[in-house]
Amino acid sequence: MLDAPALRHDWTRKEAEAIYNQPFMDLLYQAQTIHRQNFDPNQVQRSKLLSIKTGGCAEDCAYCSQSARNGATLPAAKLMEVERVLAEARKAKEGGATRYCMGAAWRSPKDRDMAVLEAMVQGVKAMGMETCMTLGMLDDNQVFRLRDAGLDYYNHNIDTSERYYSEIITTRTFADRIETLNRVREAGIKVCAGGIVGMGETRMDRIDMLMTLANLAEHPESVPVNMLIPIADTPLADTKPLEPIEFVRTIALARILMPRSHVRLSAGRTGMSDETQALCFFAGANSIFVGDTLLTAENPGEDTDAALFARLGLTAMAAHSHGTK
Ligand code: SAM
Ligand code: DTB
Ligand code: SF4
Repeated sequence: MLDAPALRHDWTRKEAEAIYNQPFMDLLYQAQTIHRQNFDPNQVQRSKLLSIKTGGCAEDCAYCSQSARNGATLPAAKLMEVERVLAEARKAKEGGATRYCMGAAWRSPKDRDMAVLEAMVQGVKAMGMETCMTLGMLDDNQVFRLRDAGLDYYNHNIDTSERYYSEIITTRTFADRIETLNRVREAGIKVCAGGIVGMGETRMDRIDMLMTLANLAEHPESVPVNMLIPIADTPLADTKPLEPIEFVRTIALARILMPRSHVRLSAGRTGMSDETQALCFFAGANSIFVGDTLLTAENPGEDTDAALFARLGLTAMAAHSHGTK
């Protein structure tokens, strides 16, 4: 086994483009080689999502079912009670998830919600699962409180390239996103940051999004790559679907630029064939969301994924595995 090369944070657009645009077989071979230097290639990490506060969001993210400002029609709900969240988390653990990710449709949490959020983190952690939250922007005090409650990961996506960002969201900036990510990193919480493809962006936007993540001072430990799930009545409802091979190229570039990160084949799997998903795993994806619901949208569900894993000989990764083998 060759030693894995050192991690880099100085990728140039020219280098990233050359990787992404090379013949598909060369790209897959390079990605799989790097994948094998860092991970068991047959193991996939499994996370479970729960929407702890659904709908009625003040932001205008063009892709989102939960925005109150973009035409989406999902009704707003209140923050869930701690006991209900813990009951759902118990089921997720029985279903084989090792990480529990709680998401809220907020621009940012209110201070009055913090005690409830802390209790959720503590309760899920006590079950022996890794904890993750995605709550929007955080200030310093909120980051410290979540860390002290034991939060392992914070998810905050940059969503797309800096150039395309303002076509998708106007109510907060790309720089705001980076600021929250830096705050989370500095507090010592692990970072989960990725984006969405298939929103009508160009190849260059996909490349630039991944370069921004790879050129952060540290690579995010988790990099979710979401395929847009088109939501009725939102501005992106009729966006032309991205070609699967282009999606696989995006996964491969994420693997090559961030060799030790968990690259998550995230939203949009219900619209993908088994063969596309298999190519994504070959290109270096090694994490998925399990269960039949993401936050509000559909996901393949336990039986479908069990069948896929059996056909591909994939097995579940234990919690706290990292990209060093
Ligand atoms: N409100 C918080 C925020 O935006 O940071 C947390 C929840 S938000 C729904 C989490 C992420 O889910 C978004 O940043 C986006 O990347 C992804 N997402 C939301 N809707 C999606 C869709 N329709 N298709 C694919 N990914 C989506
Ligand atoms: C991420 O990158 N994808 C997840 C998680 N982080 C929070 C969310 C996917 C949401 C898909 C649309 C929905 O369920 O509403
Ligand atoms: Fe709100 Fe998050 Fe949806 Fe944007 S992605 S509208 S911030 S829930």
